[in-house]
Amino acid sequence: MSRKYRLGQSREAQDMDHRDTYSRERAADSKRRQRTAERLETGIESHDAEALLRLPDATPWLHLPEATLIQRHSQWVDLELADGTTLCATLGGKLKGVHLVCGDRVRYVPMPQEATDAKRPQAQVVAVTPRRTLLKRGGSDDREPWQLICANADELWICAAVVDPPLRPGLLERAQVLALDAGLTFRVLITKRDRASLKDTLPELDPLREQGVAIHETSAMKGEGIEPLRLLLQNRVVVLVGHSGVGKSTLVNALLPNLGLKTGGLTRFGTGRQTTTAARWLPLDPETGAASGILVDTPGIRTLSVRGFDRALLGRVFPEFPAEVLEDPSGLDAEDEATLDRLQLDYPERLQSLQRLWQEMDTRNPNQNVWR
Ligand SMILES: Nc1nc2c(ncn2[C@@H]2O[C@H](COP(=O)(O)OP(=O)(O)OP(=O)(O)O)[C@@H](O)[C@H]2O)c(=O)[nH]1
Ligand SMILES: [Mg+2]
Repeated sequence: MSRKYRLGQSREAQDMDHRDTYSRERAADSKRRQRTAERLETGIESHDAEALLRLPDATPWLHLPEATLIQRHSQWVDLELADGTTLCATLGGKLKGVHLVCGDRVRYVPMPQEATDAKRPQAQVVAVTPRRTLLKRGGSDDREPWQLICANADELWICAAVVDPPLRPGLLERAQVLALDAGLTFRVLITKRDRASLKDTLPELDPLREQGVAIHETSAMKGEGIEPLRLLLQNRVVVLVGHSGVGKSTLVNALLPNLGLKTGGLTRFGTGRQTTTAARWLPLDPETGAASGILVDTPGIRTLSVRGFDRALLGRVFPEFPAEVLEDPSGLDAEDEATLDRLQLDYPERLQSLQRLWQEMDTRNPNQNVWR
């Protein structure tokens, strides 16, 4: 078939244009076909956000030994047994579709091992016991409504550096929502305190200080503020969450000097290097195990989505706002002097944060309706 060429542009250029458009259309087409196939296979028409959180009944497996899932890998998981030894295990067929997460208490069947083959999985996980707590964040779309962070934790310590990467109060508010949802004690850990002058009182944290949130300032480099944390860890399971490069693993190393976790520098853009790649359950004292506390080091996050969380939690994160504003803050103009005067806010910028989180809790991914 002969093609028509436009005047004023070389034929080569028009041929290139044509090829580009053609291949873009083909790629979009194949993506569309792939998505349709997925939908037919999974039968997912309307998503059930809670399905991801439901666990199958573990009662038939109560006679089997219990272990803690200490790290997930792509094809297997690491388990820590009651005597403190670790082994690697695969997931049994019954657990297909169940999202296991670091901290889960599981039941397993040991697999017969040949002495020569130490690399093969030594057990198969067959059941998960009900979770005491579950720390999760909102997922990116309806196919993955939640991203699980850690199970059976007691406290969430949100780590934020004074600089590199910069301190962002918005992340702290989001973390507070996650901790309240999971029923965890919430603490703010300020890292790299040595990088800012002591005269800098970090006024960004004043709203949290006024609410009575515990804020701990540390410098793992200088060993400052570490010992009080050791006391707080006693008999607790603590999850460290924060942007990449804030110094979570450095802090774990300060508390657990024998561990030698890998830590990373910063990129030239001042962001972390994603040094830690999977959450890991670390007993503070491997000799005595849980009696002395557990730290969970997690990979750096970019943001903590609050999509899908209950808006009622906002009343506890923003207690300075009256009930009618918390019910629907979307109609207020956060830049209007009269509105801010009427609300008598000490920290007017918090109105915008409240509006942002309120909006996000209800947002549905624009792609979710692609099949309907
Ligand atoms: N000056 C100073 N630097 C620190 C401190 N703590 C950590 N750092 C540096 O910050 C960088 C990042 O530290 P990491 O511990 O790898 O950070 P992370 O939060 O574990 O990062 P991800 O694993 O990517 O999430 C390293 O170069 C550390 O040396 C501190 O207290 N003071
Ligand atoms: Mg790390």
